[in-house]
Formats: sequence, structure tokens, C-alpha cells
Amino acid sequence: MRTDMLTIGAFAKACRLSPKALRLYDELELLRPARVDADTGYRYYAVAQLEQARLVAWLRRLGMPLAGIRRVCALPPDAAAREIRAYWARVEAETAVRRDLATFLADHLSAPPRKDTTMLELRYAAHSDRGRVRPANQDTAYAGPRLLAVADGYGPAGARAGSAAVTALKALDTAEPPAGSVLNLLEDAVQNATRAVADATGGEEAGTTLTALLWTGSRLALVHIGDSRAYLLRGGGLFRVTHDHTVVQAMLDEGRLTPEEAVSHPQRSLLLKALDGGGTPPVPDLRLHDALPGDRYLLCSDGLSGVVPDDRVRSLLSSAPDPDAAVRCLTDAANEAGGPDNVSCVVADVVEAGA
Ligand SMILES: [Mn+2]
Repeated sequence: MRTDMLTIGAFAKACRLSPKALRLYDELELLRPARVDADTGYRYYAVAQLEQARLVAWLRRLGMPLAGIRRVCALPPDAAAREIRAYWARVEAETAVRRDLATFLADHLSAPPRKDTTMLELRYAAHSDRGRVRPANQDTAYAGPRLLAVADGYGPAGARAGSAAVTALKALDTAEPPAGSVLNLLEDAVQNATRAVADATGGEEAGTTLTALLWTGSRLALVHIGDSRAYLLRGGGLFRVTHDHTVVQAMLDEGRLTPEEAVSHPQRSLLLKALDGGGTPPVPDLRLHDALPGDRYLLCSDGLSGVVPDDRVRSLLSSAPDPDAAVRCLTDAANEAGGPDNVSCVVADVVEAGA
């Protein structure tokens, strides 16, 4: 027998893994023995495989799926390092989504923090504009006493898709506070919107984003799918509430793109998630925001966020005297920046009732 070959026992000792683990790695095709004796079935490993055995063990400890481990092990060190960083960025992004869901559920189960009995209500305005380049407007913007929504349709039947999604939510825009569980309302809303999009497009290539806020009387519940956005202006600061469901955002999260590269990326509007009327409704991002008097919310399509930088949005939004003026000056700003896309804005102020 060659001297650079180790029995499974000797190899196990040298790499500090159990023979059982090594047999498992063999079965999972993560680490094949260098030689298997045809007569006895004994496994032999090369000394050069020690490093890889340790790597497999660490990657399993990291929780990397088997396919990922196989890929990493087949790569040269530099590429393997990139693959591990990208894997971890994905884990963190997925954890962030779960963290938001956990926060949403905890918020939902805890009482609103406002102890005084001041009634709050929304003052709102919506405006949608074709822009300066597109032949038609495929955006839909809606604002009512309880519902704020923006949908950005794409594909030949995109306008119908966006409008159908928003129309499906309008049943929530009633005078009375929503009865029953907000969780059910939001779940039903997305299902109804998905069905409405399917009916409206009749199998044509089309879909839409949907970003909506539902007013419960003390809180705003967010449903979000796609790359339209929600922002909150509070205490002079502009906070982005939503995370884009785009390929470019995922690449940003994974550290494969810089924010500067993302702004001009040719595929920046390619969606990872949308209401396309397909079989299963996409899982939306959900959030619950406690409303404070003086809060100003903005929903917009990428026709605004794609061309008007956040600090400009913040200054326009904070200087506008009311929601109507705000939606007008924001759409104007998008058009002044070239208006390459349809642009939609919804602005709502949280105010004391009767104020
Ligand atoms: Mn758009």
C-alpha cells in the first residue's frame, strides 16, 4: 500500500473527525475516499484530503446545504471564499426577513403604546403620472381613509394587473376599523389581489408590485411585494420601511455589488417577487407601525426612487405643506429628472382627529 494513503481510522484521527462522519461525507458525496479496496470495501484517504475534510466539517457546522459544500470544495480558494461570503449574506438576509416577521407578530400581540385617548386619522393624497418617456401609465396609486396603495404593473397587461391588485384591496377601505384579525386581513388581501391579477391578465405575460398600508386606528400595517417603496418621515428623518425584492438588492445584500453600481445596474428593475397571478401567492413582507401624530408616510413606485435620491425626497417631503402638495412636488421632481418611468406617490399624514 502507498505511504501517502491512510486508512479511514488513521485519517479520522488525523483530521479529528469520526470514521462515522467520514462514511457519511462519502455517502453524501462531500468527500470521496481516494481509493476503495475492491475486495474488502475498505476506504483509503490521501494525506492531501485532510484539509478538505476539515473544511467540510466547518461548512457543515456553518449550516451550509450539501450542494453548497460540494460547490465550495470544488472551487479554488479565492472563489471558495467568495462563495462562503455570499452564502452567509443570504443567511443574514433571510434571517432579517424572519426577524421582521417575528417583530411584526410580537407587535401584533402587544397593545399599542399610546395611552392617551386622542383619536388619530389620516390625511392623504395620491398622484400617478405617465412620466416623460413611457407611452402609457402602468402604475396605480390609491389613497383612502384606511388604505394607501401603490402598484407598478409590468408586461403587456401590466396596467390591468396593477389596477386589479389595488382594486382587490379597496374592500379594506371602509369607514369602520377593520373587524377581526389584522393577520387574516393581510393574508386575505394578498390572496384576493393574486386572484384579481390572474383574472385581469387572463394568462397574458404580466404582473405587478404591491406596496400597501392599512390603517387600523392606531397602527399602520404594511404589505409589501416587489420594488415599490414605503418611507416614513418622522422627526425630520426619512426612514425606508421596505426592502426591494429585486435581483440587484439581493446582490447588494450579498456584497456582490456596491450601492453606486446598483444605481446604474442594467437589470435593477428585475424583480425576485411580484404578483404575477401564478399559482401560489408570493409571501409578502409584513410590518406593523405604531402611528404618532406628525408622522408622514410615503409610498412610491420606482419611477420616483430610481431617479430622485433619498435626501432630495426627504427635503421635498418635509417642506410640502400637505399631502396633496407633497405628491405633486415629488412627481414633478421625477419628471424633472427625466421621467424615464411611470411615477406614483401616495402621501399620508397621521393627525389628531378633527384637527
Ligand atoms: Mn416602475
